[in-house]
Amino acid sequence: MAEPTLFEKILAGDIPGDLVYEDAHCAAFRDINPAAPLHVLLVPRKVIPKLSDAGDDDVDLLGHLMRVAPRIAEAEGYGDAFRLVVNNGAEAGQSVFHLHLHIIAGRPLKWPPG
Ligand code: DGP
Repeated sequence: MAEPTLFEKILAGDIPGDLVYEDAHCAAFRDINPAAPLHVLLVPRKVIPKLSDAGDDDVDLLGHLMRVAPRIAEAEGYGDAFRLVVNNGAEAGQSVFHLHLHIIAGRPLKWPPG
């Protein structure tokens, strides 16, 4: 069996994490190194290393994440203005290879991102 990912360990409670949301399919916790006043990582329980590894059978799960993310932003007081980021691959800034959405809000967010 594969070694659990860092985020699986957080979801399992084996590593401390500041959980803000969980359901049967995903969970969200605060980023350890926040880039904004709100910086939450929304993680599917299923380990998909990166977005480009998702398959057709993951469409419902990906849609679920897109439905949950605004609800987390809303619950945190940032429902009107937030950004979702998925880093896909090391060259795009991905460091943890368990798919996750960054939910970022609470400061002016420039475009294009760096
Ligand atoms: P990415 O670079 O897109 O793979 O994002 C990984 C994020 O995970 C990064 O913003 C920092 C965060 N992170 C790394 N280790 C931990 C940890 O142990 N706890 C928490 N809460 N976040 C972590």
